[in-house]
Amino acid sequence: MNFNHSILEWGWNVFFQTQLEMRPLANDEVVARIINQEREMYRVVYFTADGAEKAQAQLTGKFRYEHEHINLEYPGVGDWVICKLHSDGDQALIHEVLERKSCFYRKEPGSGARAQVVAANVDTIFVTMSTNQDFNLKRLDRYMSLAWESNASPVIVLTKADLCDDIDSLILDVESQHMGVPVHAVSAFQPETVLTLNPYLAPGKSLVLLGSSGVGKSTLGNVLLEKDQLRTQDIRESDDKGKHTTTSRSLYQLPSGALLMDTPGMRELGLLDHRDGFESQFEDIVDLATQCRFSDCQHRTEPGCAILRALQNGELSTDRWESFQNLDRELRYFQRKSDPEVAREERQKWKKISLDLRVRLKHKSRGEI
Ligand SMILES: Nc1nc2c(ncn2[C@@H]2O[C@H](COP(=O)(O)OP(=O)(O)OP(=O)(O)O)[C@@H](O)[C@H]2O)c(=O)[nH]1
Ligand SMILES: [Mg+2]
Ligand SMILES: [Zn+2]
Repeated sequence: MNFNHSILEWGWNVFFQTQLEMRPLANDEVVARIINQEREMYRVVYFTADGAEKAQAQLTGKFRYEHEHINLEYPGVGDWVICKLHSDGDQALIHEVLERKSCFYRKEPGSGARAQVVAANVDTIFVTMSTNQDFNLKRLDRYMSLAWESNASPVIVLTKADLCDDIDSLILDVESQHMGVPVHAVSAFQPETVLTLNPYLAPGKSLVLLGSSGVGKSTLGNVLLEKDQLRTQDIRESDDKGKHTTTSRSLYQLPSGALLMDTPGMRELGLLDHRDGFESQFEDIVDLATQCRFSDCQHRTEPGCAILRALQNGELSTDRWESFQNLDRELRYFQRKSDPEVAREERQKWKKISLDLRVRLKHKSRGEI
């Protein structure tokens, strides 16, 4: 695995490197990071020994087939993936998604238990809320509960501070409701207020701007980019509430060396249904499973497995068993992500590993890793 150091500038770190040590790349494979997504069309930056290149990418048919019911295994912006390139190098096929360090997902509007990856592998989530009409502590709670599940660290960014008469009491309200979470009030028109975000913008760190449409995410993004790169809502359109100015998620390199993801405003922020609903939907299978000989039966090859028996004699259809397994996997994934104990252990583990990496990088910052 010979990478040019530019991969570090796109946020590569030992968490991902370790995964490649377990699963070395084949000759025709490259590592890439997804920097834009529109439905199932992706744009990636990929890495070779010479540097970084960009390409359009799609999932392989096999990937789609194998993960059809598990949207969370579909890649999203920020994901690290393994691709194969077409001969000209500007088209790629995505074969695998590396394990994520963090993942902010939301329930797909109107889709039951399906979920959608919004931002993968970000270190900090800027939960934005404007200090004027949009300000709503309940909505902030919903964003924050999803942010906590993501494994990334949330930071609350109150925007349009120039329009607010009593910003200090707003900050106090927010702080008292979200103890321990940093709260910053910024105005895109007063760039010195944006400097308070600098601590989160270290080289190689990934950040995402999340929040409702029109709160000023892209305008703030342009201040951080130090140029007018992101399209923002025209002042004249400002009353047009239904409209999203940003229409896709993209990852950009900031002059500070950090990576910033701009996202379209979210209208609906569904939380995922509870496991109970799922089990009542599959009562027959839950019942069968209690009749297996072993209480930890995996229903694969175990003797005395009631599920295998029911599949064999037609009492349980393979279709129904498959949809159960797919949903079960998806729910387990959520559980893993939302268990605070697991999350804390993971954080400790990665704190130590990233320290080790920083030491390694100090020695190798100009060469290959
Ligand atoms: N007064 C004031 N207006 C702002 C500020 N930041 C943004 N705006 C205005 O708010 C409007 C919306 O800004 P955008 O940056 O396009 O909002 P967005 O959050 O990216 O919206 P979507 O892309 O639709 O999700 C624009 O007209 C901006 O000029 C600010 O700090 N103060
Ligand atoms: Mg925008
Ligand atoms: Zn069984």
